[in-house]
Amino acid sequence: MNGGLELAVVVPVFNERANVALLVERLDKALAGRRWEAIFVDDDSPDGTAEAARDLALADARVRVIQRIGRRGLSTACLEGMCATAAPLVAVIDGDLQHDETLLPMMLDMLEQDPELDLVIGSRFMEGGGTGDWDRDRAAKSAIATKLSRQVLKADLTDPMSGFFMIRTALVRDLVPMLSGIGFKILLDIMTASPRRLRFRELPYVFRSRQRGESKLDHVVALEFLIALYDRMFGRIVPVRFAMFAAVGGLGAAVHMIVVALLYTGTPLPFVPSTAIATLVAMTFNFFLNNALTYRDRRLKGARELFDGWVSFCIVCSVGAVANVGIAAFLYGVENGGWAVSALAGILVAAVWNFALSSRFTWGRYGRKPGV
Ligand SMILES: Nc1nc2c(ncn2[C@@H]2O[C@H](COP(=O)(O)OP(=O)(O)O)[C@@H](O)[C@H]2O)c(=O)[nH]1
Ligand SMILES: [Mg+2]
Repeated sequence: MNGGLELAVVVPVFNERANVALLVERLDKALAGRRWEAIFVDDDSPDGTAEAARDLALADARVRVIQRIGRRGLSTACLEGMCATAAPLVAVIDGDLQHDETLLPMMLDMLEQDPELDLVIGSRFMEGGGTGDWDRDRAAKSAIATKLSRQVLKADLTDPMSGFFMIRTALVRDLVPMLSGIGFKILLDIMTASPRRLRFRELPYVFRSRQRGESKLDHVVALEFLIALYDRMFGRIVPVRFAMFAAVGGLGAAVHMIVVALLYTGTPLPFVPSTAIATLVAMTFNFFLNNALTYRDRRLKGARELFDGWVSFCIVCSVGAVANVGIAAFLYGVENGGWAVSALAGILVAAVWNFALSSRFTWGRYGRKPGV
């Protein structure tokens, strides 16, 4: 060793202002004598987490900060942090002190001493590990997710949902183009993306309870997990974002039907105005659902953004609806191919149109490639 950097500790943070200084203190203690840096990756937290981390960095050059603007997502935060270091080894650890940083030196030793080893994973579910004060509901959800992901994985991990591990940085850089960046389980993503079986070891740790700040993942855990699994299994055939957009569109169609039924049969309104109102309701419903689910990583916030987004979404979808009718009518007239095929073709073209244009104009403010 020539005195260069040994390890980068990547810490994804969102609203963890109260925890950053404590974590650096603990890293300092745990990694005494090692050459490390900590990279906080913050998604522009409203509580000023990035500012708190920068204050620390001014006094301690081992601390670095990446502040991402207009984006959310645990996986992409971890990936960007891992790609922002020259250290040969990189660890990912939560910023809320729930992971046991005292394992880091042992992980480091294992990887430095065994060149064959690709990564070391902190596990809550092996002998000696534990999940602290989780309630039964959370433990049960986690058990189901663990089982499911082990089916998809080629490796027999005890804790594939772990967010605490250390890996060779070069390996991550090689795999990044193949990673979905969707959802929150970066380890699962890395393990399933690798074309060869990765050689790993596991170390037990007990998941600590959170003292400050609050969990961001409880409500979306199940959904994001399913999205990540879908992406791994079928993402190449139908991209996950399009699948979600289409599913939301299907729900929108149901909303449309219900509103038409209520207005047309329940009020004196004639059919055409009933349909017009139903269309507006369905588009609005779709806009908010897509904003909350399909595009949650770049969701629009605040009255102004939401209003602009809603207007552009309605414009895009109106054009899509006209195209839908036009194409269906054309096919029905020219090909005489039957009403169902014509109607389906119209719907498909409109769906692709709506998806492509809304991802560009409604949710594309930052010109980012979807899924990256
Ligand atoms: N940069 C970034 N960090 C996040 C995001 N969501 C969660 N985190 C951080 O990821 C870590 C784990 O999240 P947490 O909410 O504690 O999940 P839980 O422990 O499973 O309840 C914490 O350090 C969070 O601050 C996000 O969207 N972006
Ligand atoms: Mg946590």
